[in-house]
Amino acid sequence: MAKRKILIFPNASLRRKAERVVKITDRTRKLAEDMLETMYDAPGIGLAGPQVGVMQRIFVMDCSPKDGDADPRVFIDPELVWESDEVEKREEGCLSFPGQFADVFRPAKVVATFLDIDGDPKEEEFEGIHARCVQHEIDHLNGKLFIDHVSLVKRQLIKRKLAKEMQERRERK
Ligand code: GNR
Ligand code: NI
Repeated sequence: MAKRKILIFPNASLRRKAERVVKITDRTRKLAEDMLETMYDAPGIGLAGPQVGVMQRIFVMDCSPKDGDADPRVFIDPELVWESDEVEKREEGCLSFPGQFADVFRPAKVVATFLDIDGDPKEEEFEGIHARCVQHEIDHLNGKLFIDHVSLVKRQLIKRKLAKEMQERRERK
């Protein structure tokens, strides 16, 4: 396994739409392993291809409680096929926006179809933090980011704070 570099906003790759995987190869399996390692190291609960500069429709996720067993999951060519009318507010962060958080409203439950790492088609309902993460990651595959779901004022604030934070990091080096 190998850790990959996580791209930080405003990297242009984060705004591009990723392409379908369709054929799962050894490279896909290696990518998934690398993405899981990168996500755990960060640490985060999800990571999408575009965040490591791979413009493919793949994401990894582990929303298991910290004191429980790990639950590494790989989603390929995921599609949201249902979302609840009920929405829920949750605080979101993103590994491409280190240190930034905002309340985001999204459907409380969703159903997604996807291929697992063996290429087997799956359909699954998600709720709670899992539903939140699945939606956040599928957004990444479409070049959409959590700041697109917040007010203009909050969005500008996050962009400014992130730029400042990254500048300070550069100066510390
Ligand atoms: O680690 C992450 N935490 C998180 C918290 C609330 C809602 C979504 C997320 S996903 C994020 C990792 C990430 O940036 N995935 O793209
Ligand atoms: Ni993210």
